[in-house]
Amino acid sequence: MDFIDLRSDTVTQPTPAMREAMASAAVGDDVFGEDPTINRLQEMAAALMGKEAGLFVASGTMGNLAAILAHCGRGDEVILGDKAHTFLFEAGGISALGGIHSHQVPNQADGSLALEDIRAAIRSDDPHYPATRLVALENTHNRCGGVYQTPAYTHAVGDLARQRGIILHLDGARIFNAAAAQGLPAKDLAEPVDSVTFCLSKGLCAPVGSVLCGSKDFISRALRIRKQLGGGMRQAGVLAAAGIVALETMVPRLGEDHARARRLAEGLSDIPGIVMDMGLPQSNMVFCALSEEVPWDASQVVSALARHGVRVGAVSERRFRLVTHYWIKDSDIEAAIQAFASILKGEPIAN
Ligand code: TLP
Repeated sequence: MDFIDLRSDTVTQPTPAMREAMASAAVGDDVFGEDPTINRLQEMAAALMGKEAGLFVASGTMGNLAAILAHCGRGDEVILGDKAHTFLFEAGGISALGGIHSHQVPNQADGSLALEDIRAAIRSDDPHYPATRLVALENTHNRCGGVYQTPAYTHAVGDLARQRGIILHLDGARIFNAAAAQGLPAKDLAEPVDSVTFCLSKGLCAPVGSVLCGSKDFISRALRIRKQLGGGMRQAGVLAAAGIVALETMVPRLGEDHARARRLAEGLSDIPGIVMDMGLPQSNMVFCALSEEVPWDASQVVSALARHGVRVGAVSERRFRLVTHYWIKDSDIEAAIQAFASILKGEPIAN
């Protein structure tokens, strides 16, 4: 059965153009720096982010980990949001592998970290404390509903970080969605940060990979760390080739996913039993919840939806996340809304 898969934009499959580019990619040993396709992708990525250099890595998780390990030493502290992907969903890698302490401050509903919270979290120079080394932001912010951060906000955090001698890293897994939502080039969102990682394998549809960007000096440190992490991938130009097609063809169309997410949210909000308590989507993610009177929990509804050929994620007992992407058509959106409506109207739910 062909599912309408709204669980994540990570489920996207490569396009025919990507598969063709992969089959004909020129490759070399990237650990020797000799893969021409990877080198080209890294240069393109650095230019798009307005940074000196880029490094192709296996995943968004590896990009954040290599960045934070390259910036911080053991016992250093990273300030990040309590809903940050790096804090919640990266298996504690920065502490497990880097001995790096995390200092969580509350993410505001708009995905930001309040400047006064960042200021208060910065440690004074006292041997009792870990040394504050880095602040990490996320744009778009996944668990805050796919909301975007503006250039003005990112600059304000950058100014604060610089005044206090702290590094600023951006988890820009979906920075192109954040840019599309604001009608800006992505480099406007990356300008104030020292390092940024973005994913090729989410809304951009490539099968594998992320690119970490920053100064030449930073990238040469991250390169050694990527090697330590086992991420030196040899003839991975076959993967980078899909990434190049992704940057060339997928970035300009992300607004279509955002429009479909909005239509999905509007359709779902008309269904009794569904509440859009995080508001309408700003990018390609729709979060919604079951209202109190609904007798089922989200996982039961997810199973019932699967019988309609619709896959969505249950992110808590009563909350769902639905993510639009290249492989989701207008008719899929309508079918997903219909499936929710018929289940919430009282269609029998099997456990
Ligand atoms: N996010 C995935 C899951 O891990 C939750 C998803 O389905 O959204 N930063 C952000 C903001 C992310 O959303 C993700 C993946 C990552 C980093 C990690 O990327 P990968 O999965 O490539 O390691």
